[in-house]
Amino acid sequence: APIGVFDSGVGGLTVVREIVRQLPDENIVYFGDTARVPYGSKSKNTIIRFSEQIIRFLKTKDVKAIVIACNTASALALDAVRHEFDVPIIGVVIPGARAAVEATQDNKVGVIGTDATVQSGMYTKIIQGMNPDIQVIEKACPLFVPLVEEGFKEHVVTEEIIEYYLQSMKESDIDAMILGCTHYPLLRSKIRSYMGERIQIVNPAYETAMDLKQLLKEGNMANDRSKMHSHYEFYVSDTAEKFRQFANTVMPFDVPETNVVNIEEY
Ligand code: DGN
Repeated sequence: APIGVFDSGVGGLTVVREIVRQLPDENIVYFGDTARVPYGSKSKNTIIRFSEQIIRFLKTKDVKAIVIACNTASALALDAVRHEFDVPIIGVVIPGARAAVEATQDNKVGVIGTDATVQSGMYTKIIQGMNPDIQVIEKACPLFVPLVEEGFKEHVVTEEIIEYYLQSMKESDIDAMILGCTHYPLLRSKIRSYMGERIQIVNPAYETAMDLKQLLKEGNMANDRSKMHSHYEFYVSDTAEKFRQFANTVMPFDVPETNVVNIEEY
């Protein structure tokens, strides 16, 4: 049975990339909600409804576990959906938060994400639930998403916007920072060179793949190693071509044909 992974659009491919690296024997069914992106500016009820529809769709693919790759959906919908379905569901926020708790020496963590993620305060809640002495500074950086999607990763404009958003965080004395949005790992080197070497950067995508590995192991659900080729399927809710172009810049292999799904039917 495959792993189901979903996101508001293309960004969740940074999570797929980590799962492929760490769990090369697993099959993956990916759903990107390209018709309804962005989630970062939507309300909690809407994001829960979207997530429920996508989980119902993924369940038709007989997935053995589901990863909510989207930070926004993980922050706003995981609690609601986790007990609603009979399949294990993990998000990216808890693994990311845990890694930051382990990384900080000075008990001061920065979190960047979409407006919805930051307004939910979920990273702060989870981090302080693990260690109430940790101070958390959250900052929404909504322009990072379109910059990445338009291929502006290396553009000087991106450096200016990084400075605009992160100046106050740089002047604070955080020593760990969570890239709390699917797209931000693609700006990692630019963010790292602006913030400086002293700050440990946490990529929730990487941590989530580690958690998934653990979940499969504990549940005796991991695929055996004798399999030669893993199978990856990609579904989107709106025309697939732009998705595929972007996917091919993120994934280490040629992304196969994507399929368009009418997600409102689920
Ligand atoms: N995938 C979203 C997230 O990780 O929060 C970012 C894209 C969006 O919906 N704005």
